Formats: sequence, structure tokens, C-alpha cells
Amino acid sequence: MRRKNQYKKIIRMMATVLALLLMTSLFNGCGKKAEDIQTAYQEPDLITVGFSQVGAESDWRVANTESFRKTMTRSNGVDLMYDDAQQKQDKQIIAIRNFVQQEVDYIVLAPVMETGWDTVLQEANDANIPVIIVDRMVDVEDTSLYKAWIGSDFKREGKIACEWLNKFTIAKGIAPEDINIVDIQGTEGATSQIGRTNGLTEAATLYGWNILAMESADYAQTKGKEVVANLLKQYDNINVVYCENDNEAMGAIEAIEEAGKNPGTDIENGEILVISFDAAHSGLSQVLAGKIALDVECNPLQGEEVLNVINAIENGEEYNKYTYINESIFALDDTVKSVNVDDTNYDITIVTEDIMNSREY
Ligand code: GYE
Repeated sequence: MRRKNQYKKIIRMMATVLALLLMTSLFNGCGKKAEDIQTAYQEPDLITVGFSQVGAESDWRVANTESFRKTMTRSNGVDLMYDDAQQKQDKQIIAIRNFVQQEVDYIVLAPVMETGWDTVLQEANDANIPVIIVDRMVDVEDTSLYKAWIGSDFKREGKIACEWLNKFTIAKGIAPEDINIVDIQGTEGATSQIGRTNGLTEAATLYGWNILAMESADYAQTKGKEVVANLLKQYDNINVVYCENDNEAMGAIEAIEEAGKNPGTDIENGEILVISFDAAHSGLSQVLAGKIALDVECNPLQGEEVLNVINAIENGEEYNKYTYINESIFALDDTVKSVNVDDTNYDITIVTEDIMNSREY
């Protein structure tokens, strides 16, 4: 793989030298000096990266794309080609095939779902193009089809949210059998959906909570509102809405309020407790407003880490195959100060205006 990149580099360098020679001879006739031309001519030795992004379904996704645009820059030695697949796997497959045809140096894939990637990643592999997976995982038989994965531990996020709910409801004296949850799931088959859903179902079994319904809203706000509005008509006893991202949570809040109910934490007096994931600016402002009780961060700033991996591969240095991004947990109050998941303690941060304004997304 590296040999192919080095080979491409040599070809580019030769092309640069040829272009310089050509320009020198052309401009010499016009009375310009070769040194002037050298400074005016840009070194074209950039690493080309084809990035197949899921879409722009959420604030998280927009921040994620922005992180790649900010770090994968020409000044960092990268020429980034971006493709938005509008949440369609077949569009991602077409994008990857186009990148292969264009002979990019690297392919970065943020896969919409886990399955269905074996063939196209094999094609990239056959063309000697290293693939880096970000955000959700790919479920391929041969994991050597990708060089690295960078993202979050979604199951842990789900477990953290549920541990918080367990401690919070115990502190408020609410019996587990009185907890009636609806799960507004993310895009079906996406690792983030699978992990967050499993975190909830396992905790519900363990603690004896009721899960009234589970339905996907595709991580989108309008769909989140629609799904929650329908569920509120079907069940009059919902007291926890577990939204698998911030945009769904914002849609849920709209639906709850339009149904004449209040999002909050006073479950015994009819409020509906909303849990969310991402902790994007939009979500945290709802925590500050007291409408989202808990927001488990999912950090979208992956661009720099991917650039580090690319540079490591370029320089033949060691790098980690799997990298988990650091994340925090935000709540509206300090009823629960920390949770313990898989023998690790996680502190809960109370959201303030200052914290919100100091964040990048
Ligand atoms: O939580 C959601 C986005 O897979 C982590 O996708 C990602 C999720 C994120 O649309 O907002």
C-alpha cells in the first residue's frame, strides 16, 4: 500500500519538475526569472482523500463534516473530495467506486449501517487504496479491508445513560415498575443505534423498567417529532423518552409540548423525562432549558485523528487500528454526580452557559 503511495508521490514529483521546466522555458522568453516562477508555482504533492459521508441528517453530522473540512485541508497536505450520500448505502457504494476510479490515495468511509460492505471494500483493497472507517462500524468478514476505525463506544454511551436513569429514579423514589419508556431509535442497523438500543434493553431487563415501544426516527428532528406525537396518542403513561440523538430529542420536545405535556424530571407530576445523545450545542441548550434531563456526549470531532492516521501510514509509523474519542456526560442537575459502567467511573457535568459557549460544536 505504502509502495503504491510512494510510487504516486514519485510520479507527482516528476510531473512537478517537468511542469517547472516547461514553465521556465516558456516564461524565460517573456523575460521572467526562474526563481519568480518557482515561488509562483504551487507544489501539487497533496494526498487525495475521498470521504463518503452519511448525509446531513443531524447537528452531529454537520459538525462531523465540518471537522473533516477544517483538518483535511490543502495546507495540511490533503486534497479532500467529499460525497454526501443522503443516508443511502447504495449512494455510498457508488461514491466509493468513483473514488477508486479516480485513484485517490485514501478512502474515508462513515458508513450509514454496519452490513453490506464486503464487496466494495474488497474493490478498494484490490486497487491498493487504504480505507479508514469513521463513526459507525462496518461488519465485514475480513477486517484487514480497513486500516483503522475512529469513533465512539455507542453501547457504553447507552449503558451510561441507563445507569444515570437508574440512580436518578432511585434518588427520586420512583419504582422501576413505574418507569415507562419509549425508545426513539436511530437509523436501523447503524452501530450507534444498535449500541444505544442494546444499552437500554439490557438495563430495562436488569432493573425491571417497561419499554412501551421502540421505533426509529432516523436521527432526524421532523421524524422524531412525528414518531413521538403518535406514541403519545397511543400511550398515556409514557414518562421517559429515550432519544438516540439530539435532533430526535428536539423533535420529541416539540411533540410533548404540542400534546400539552411538559418535558422535565418531575415524573410523579406528569412531566416526561427526555434522555439524549450527542451533546451538540442544540441539545445542550435544551439541557440548560431543563427540557433534556441527560445528554451523553458523542464527539463528532474526528478529522484530526483521521489525519494523524493518514500521516502515520504515509510515514510508515505505528498507529492504533481502533481509536475511541473522549466524551463527557451532561445533566441538568447534580442529583446524580457520577455513574459506574464496566468498572469505570464517569463524572456528570451540569450544563452552564459558560460550558456551552466554550464548546466547539
Ligand atoms: O449520534 C447522530 C448522527 O452515528 C454517532 O449519527 C452517529 C449518530 C449521531 O446522525 O446524531
